Amino acid sequence: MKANKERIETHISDLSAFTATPNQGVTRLTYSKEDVQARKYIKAKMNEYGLDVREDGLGNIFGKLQGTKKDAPSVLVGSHFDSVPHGGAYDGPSGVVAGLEVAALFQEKNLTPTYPLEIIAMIEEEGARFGGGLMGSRGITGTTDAEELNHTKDKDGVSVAEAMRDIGLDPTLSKQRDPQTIKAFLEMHIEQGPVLEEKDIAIGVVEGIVGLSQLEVTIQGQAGHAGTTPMDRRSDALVTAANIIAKLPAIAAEEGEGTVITVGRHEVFPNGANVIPEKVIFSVDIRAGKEEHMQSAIQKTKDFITSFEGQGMQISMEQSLYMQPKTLNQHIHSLLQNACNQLDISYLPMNSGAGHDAMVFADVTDVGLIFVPSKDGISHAPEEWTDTKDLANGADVLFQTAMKLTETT
Ligand code: HGY
Ligand code: MN
Ligand code: MN
Repeated sequence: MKANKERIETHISDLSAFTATPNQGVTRLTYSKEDVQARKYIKAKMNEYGLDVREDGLGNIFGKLQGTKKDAPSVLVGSHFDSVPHGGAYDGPSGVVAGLEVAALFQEKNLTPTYPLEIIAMIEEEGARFGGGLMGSRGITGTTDAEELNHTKDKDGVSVAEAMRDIGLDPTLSKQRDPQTIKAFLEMHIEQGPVLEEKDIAIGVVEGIVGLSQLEVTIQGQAGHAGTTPMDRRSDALVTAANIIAKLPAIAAEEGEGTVITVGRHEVFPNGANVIPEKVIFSVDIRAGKEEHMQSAIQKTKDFITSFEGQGMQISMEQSLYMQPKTLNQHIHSLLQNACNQLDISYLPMNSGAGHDAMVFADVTDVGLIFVPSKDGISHAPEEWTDTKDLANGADVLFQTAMKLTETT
């Protein structure tokens, strides 16, 4: 018996309906109404598949299938269920759905594992509400301490704890999990790039994940009247920000080796057509395959931005995320490749230009990450799409690998 395509298709389509922007992609921010709808759906399916369901002190959802080995560490399988604004239906949910399908197959085959199997659906991987990103997995692994989380607020000043309480979650529950309780973490994710589709290969077996960092830059100038303020007496924050942003791609090009720099979000205050912009806040997303290029690109970016300080401009920067490049576990990598061979599914060892919860878990346990093809390589957009047969292939590979890691016969 193999993964059930209809069941997978239904999960993806039902979850994609939980969006704040219907017909304009999936927008599902953490602890939003749409989060609550998706959370309810995921927990109901975990119950249906015979799992013991709980939520931790950040609202990450765990569905556990007990093993025969007492107090043994669990094999976790899952991904995140939040989205970027106007994103797609597959980024995150495809990995949660693959986990649900693995649990459904264990139930259908009446399998009891030696080591427990836990399906996991994590919050705030994208950072679209609270900034930074990977918050759910960083909370579980302790790379985000409780103190930092207590200070984290969204752009309306709502803290994580308040937002959790608003939807009936308990922020006082434990967040960090003892690494001794985790045997391995497996994640399926859409590739979000064109490689697998172009090469007509079904599965990417990920070897390494790029390092990524996010800066939050604030340019403070002086508001003024657009009509009466002479051009030589302005401290226009938006002109300064534009001069900075226009030059950042050159820093990435100069660093080379696949280094990328993106300004994806910016806010102008007070944002009036006839008001000289007083303040601009913008994000800078920096990624590179090697640590030295990460460090160098970040420093060059910070130095360049700081060089605009003065002439009425104040500049401040915060680093909201820093993840080193990660190499994933060789043993699990081989298990995933063996599963592809046994299932006669084509695969390609590859690296990831996107960040994933798997890179956070790699600090505390053995990790495996597989990709499934993205149509036209598009992601973080409503056009994001993956064929159900590819999702089912991925679920079959994860099921085989989870059977091995949980020592289920
Ligand atoms: O930004 C990323 O790489 C991921 O989609 N959060
Ligand atoms: Mn994403
Ligand atoms: Mn993702």
